[in-house]
Amino acid sequence: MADLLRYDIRDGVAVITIDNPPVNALSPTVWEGLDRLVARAVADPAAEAIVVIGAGTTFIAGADIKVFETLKTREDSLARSANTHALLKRIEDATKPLVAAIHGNALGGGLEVAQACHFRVATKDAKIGQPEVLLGIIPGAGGTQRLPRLCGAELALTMCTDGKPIAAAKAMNAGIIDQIIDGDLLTGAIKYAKARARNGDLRKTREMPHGVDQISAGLNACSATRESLKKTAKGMRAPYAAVDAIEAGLRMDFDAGAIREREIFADCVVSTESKALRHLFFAEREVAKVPDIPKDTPTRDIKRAAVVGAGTMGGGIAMSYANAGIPVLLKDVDDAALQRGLATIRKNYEVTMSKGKMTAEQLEKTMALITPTTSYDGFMDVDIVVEAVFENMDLKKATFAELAKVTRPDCVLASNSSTLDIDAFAQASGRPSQVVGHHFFSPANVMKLLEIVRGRETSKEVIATSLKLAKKLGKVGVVVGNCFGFVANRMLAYYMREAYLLLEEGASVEQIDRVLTTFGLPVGPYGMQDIAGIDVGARIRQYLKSIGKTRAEGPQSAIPDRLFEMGRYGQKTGAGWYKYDAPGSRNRTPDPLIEQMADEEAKKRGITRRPISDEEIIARITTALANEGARVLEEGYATRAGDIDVVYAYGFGFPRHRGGPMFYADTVGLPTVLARVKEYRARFGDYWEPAPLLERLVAEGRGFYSEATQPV
Ligand code: T1G
Repeated sequence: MADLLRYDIRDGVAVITIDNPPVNALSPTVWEGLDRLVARAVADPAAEAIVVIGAGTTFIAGADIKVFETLKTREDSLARSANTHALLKRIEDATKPLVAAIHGNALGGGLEVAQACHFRVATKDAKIGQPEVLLGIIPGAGGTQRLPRLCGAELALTMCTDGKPIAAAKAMNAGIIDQIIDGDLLTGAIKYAKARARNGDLRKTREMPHGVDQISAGLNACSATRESLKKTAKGMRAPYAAVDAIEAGLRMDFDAGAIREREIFADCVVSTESKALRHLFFAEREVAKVPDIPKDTPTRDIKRAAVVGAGTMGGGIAMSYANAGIPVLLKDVDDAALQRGLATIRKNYEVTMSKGKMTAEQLEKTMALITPTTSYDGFMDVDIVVEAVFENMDLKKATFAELAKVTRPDCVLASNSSTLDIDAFAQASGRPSQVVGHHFFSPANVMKLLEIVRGRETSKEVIATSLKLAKKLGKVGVVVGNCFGFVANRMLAYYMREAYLLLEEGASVEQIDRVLTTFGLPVGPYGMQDIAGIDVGARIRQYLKSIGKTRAEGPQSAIPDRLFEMGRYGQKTGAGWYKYDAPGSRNRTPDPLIEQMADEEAKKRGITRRPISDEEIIARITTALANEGARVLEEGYATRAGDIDVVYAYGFGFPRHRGGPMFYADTVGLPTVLARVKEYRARFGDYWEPAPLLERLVAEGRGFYSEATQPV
């Protein structure tokens, strides 16, 4: 305990400093220490009041999430949170004013500790929040009972169901924070605590009554929240569980409500949903750790950038740089293409402005960071160029050869190719160590994933620079190997193969999309294709045909290419897999033509269409993803299974509460996944070949994550 917490007397006030870097998480030792030191301060004649503060950059960012892995049963959890609740009541019962001094973040258990203190002061840039639902749990240290007493049920419901932090000023207005401290936080907190001591102020949050009106208003807010969660919860249970706990607190006294909170928390913490979300929490942080690229690998500072190609992707990439405050040149072959690109960018910002997320002044300031050009003037001054021209090998190779002539030797040359061989561009540039793939996802200014494709000769410095840059652009950078389609699109080809074959075998476009959106994906495969453009996939298939390849083994449906030949590219042409009210419209209706085409293609392949269950659709698609994911892993194109899960969570919106395709496979159980591959091989053909890694893990009784292969 000695080094995780400190105890000092400053100007007659006991100061308890929590020093558990990097985020002062509440590990068991910190909990125990806090309990002991508050008791010590109460007994200490030299202390007239107590201040709790965090060392380093933040207050407490929550309970130590790793501890939840040790809670195997509900009973384990009930026992642990009963102790925590008792501990928080003890510190709340301190007979001297207890003040939480907040800077940085007070999140989860950190905010709950602060709620159990008598008063809370904060710096103006502090953030407070109850993000537990993002981990598939609810506040488990009294937050669902104390927070509504401080700020009313409505705000508490919002904070506990969306998990987003709020600013100190808003928390102050809501009654959670008692004072904003300008200047040095500790000095201000000590002064505040002494004033409370002089007045003999003690205020136990748990004893603050809910006003009668507050209770009925609170209960109405609970129903309204459940209603709105139908749209926003996306299949997650935890947000509803948080409403249940807050509602219990409105109907019962504090202790009874606290017991209810503990029970609901226990149900959540052992759930697969929470395990999946905790897995992704750590997986997202692991992706930045590339085994042979140590933390101290030198990086380049990216102060100026350039993007070649002002199409949909190029425009979105330029916006990502401008949004990060990095001046960016945007080049296209001719002024007409450039003006079209700029018009799309401005329209996107105007949409953001119309949502109140940007002012007119900010819009103009950001647009001013994007400099359109039809020449390479100024390219000698940039630190990175992102090539985003048409997905054509010859065009990209020519572009890289040109870029090598017009940029500094140490300039990073990145390609936004979504499928093509990075090493070919590297050779064409003549300086392969500077070449890397930066595969953005559409819309590039929105999607958080950046696939960082490592070529054979890409330098460690360029990889480290790319990871740092991803963070600066607000992206999650995942380093992947250079195979066709890298990780995201390589696996997606198997997902799409099954979607097409399921259609020809008897399912409908609407059924397949409904099943996958119910599963938790933001959009189904057909809706996604109509957004991204059927022409994009068609051109890649044409290129593959020209080099004698297909995207995924097995029967290739002819329907996508037939739609392409008919000029049905999706939303942008008013028709694709669905019919739309007009080109560009999002209002879609099913098109009987697709069913007719499926009948025709099925006849050609000699198969009789049959009713297909929703379960089979999920099983076929998730099995195809897991089997190909296993290949990607064993071939070394992904460092960890977790990287694949992060790619799918951020690249395709794979439901976070299912953990990603690899984690999900573990929840199904790899023996079941392997059995399905073998069943499909027998039913559909040899193109269903089990990945050797999958067979090996099953033979060893292991999962992609868990030692044992029992469903987690
Ligand atoms: N427990 C354990 N490790 C944590 C942690 C936590 N709560 N928070 C962060 N880390 C690790 C993280 O894995 C990384 O490790 C390092 O700290 C830096 O994090 C009882 C039940 C605070 C906004 O959900 O949102 O309280 O990779 O890279 O970008 O009711 O961390 O270096 O080895 O994210 O500056 C609720 C989780 C818990 C907040 C800082 N709290 N943390 O972001 O750094 S549940 C949360 C964050 C709970 C109670 C319940 C962010 C951050 P490594 P980082 P950052």
